[in-house]
Amino acid sequence: MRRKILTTAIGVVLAAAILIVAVSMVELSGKQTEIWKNGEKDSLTTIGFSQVGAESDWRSANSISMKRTFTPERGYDLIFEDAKQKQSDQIKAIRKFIQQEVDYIVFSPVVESGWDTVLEEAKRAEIPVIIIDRKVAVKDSSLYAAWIGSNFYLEGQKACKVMKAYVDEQQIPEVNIVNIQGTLGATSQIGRTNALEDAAQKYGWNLLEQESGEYTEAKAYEVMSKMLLEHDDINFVYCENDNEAFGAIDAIRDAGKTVGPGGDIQIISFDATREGLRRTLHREILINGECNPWHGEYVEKVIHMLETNELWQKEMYVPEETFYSMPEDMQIMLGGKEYTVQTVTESIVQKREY
Ligand code: GYE
Repeated sequence: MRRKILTTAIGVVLAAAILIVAVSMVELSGKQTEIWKNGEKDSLTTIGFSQVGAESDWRSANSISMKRTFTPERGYDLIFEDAKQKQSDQIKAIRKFIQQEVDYIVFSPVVESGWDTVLEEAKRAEIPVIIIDRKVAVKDSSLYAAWIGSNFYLEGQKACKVMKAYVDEQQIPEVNIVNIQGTLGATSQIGRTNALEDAAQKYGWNLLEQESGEYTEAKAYEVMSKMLLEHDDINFVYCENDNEAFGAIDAIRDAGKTVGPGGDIQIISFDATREGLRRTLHREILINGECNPWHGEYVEKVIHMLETNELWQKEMYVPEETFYSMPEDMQIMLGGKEYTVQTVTESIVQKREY
């Protein structure tokens, strides 16, 4: 009996020692591709992620979402590559992921076109590709497994519908609007721009000028300053993200004009970042269409569904709201569906994660 207890005790000590050695092996190895759980080896799922860049607050939040979802503790090895807004860098990153034989390739394409060849290479290597945020325009849709992102046209439609209600309510006789576009050729730019063009045509708004602000504050400041010199009758600016709106507001003020209800120029924006919502609360921005950057959890769900053969939907839209700077919530109808447009409160701003 005593011998049995002794043998068990030695066994426990040995097992513990093996576990300690195993754990330190993982800590010592630079790139963690394996973890040890209860003395058993568990492989991490390797994900190669090519991010567009860091052009906006939205983009930074989107990167955070991916980084905090795909951690070693949660069973993943995330290889994060920043393409600095260059499609050629994204293509290089995808080729590197193929060579590294990652389990999944995830990327947010800077523009829609030009992906067929590299995605064919991924398909040949049998690596599933999950696309987030913007879309790819490829001839063969089997080149990617799934897409997760926003309905950018709907975001724009909602914003224009609220703008139309504002114009009617304030009895604004003439709408002279300029459009500071996002990165040309990106799905978010295409959808938001198309929604404005369609609304301008439908409601008889004068769309004076369109130019890309590349989704950045600095470029939007430059574009807005130039537009203000060319047109002295601008009363609306449709910016395709919050960072562009911040740049446009600075340019308008530097030109001696005012923004917001009661002022010279009304701002329409997208993303609804904390700073964007704060400025909507303070009526610098009239309408702010939310764009949801928290894609990580959805990508993880798609991976689970791919692994269990339960993926029943190739395209998935993330939920989002529209915010308004006026004191009352508003209902709008689009395509037979009713949407609530929320008035921004201090607590909405405080609760905003980024
Ligand atoms: O709105 C903007 C960004 O494609 C949804 O890209 C994305 C857009 C987002 O940099 O801030």
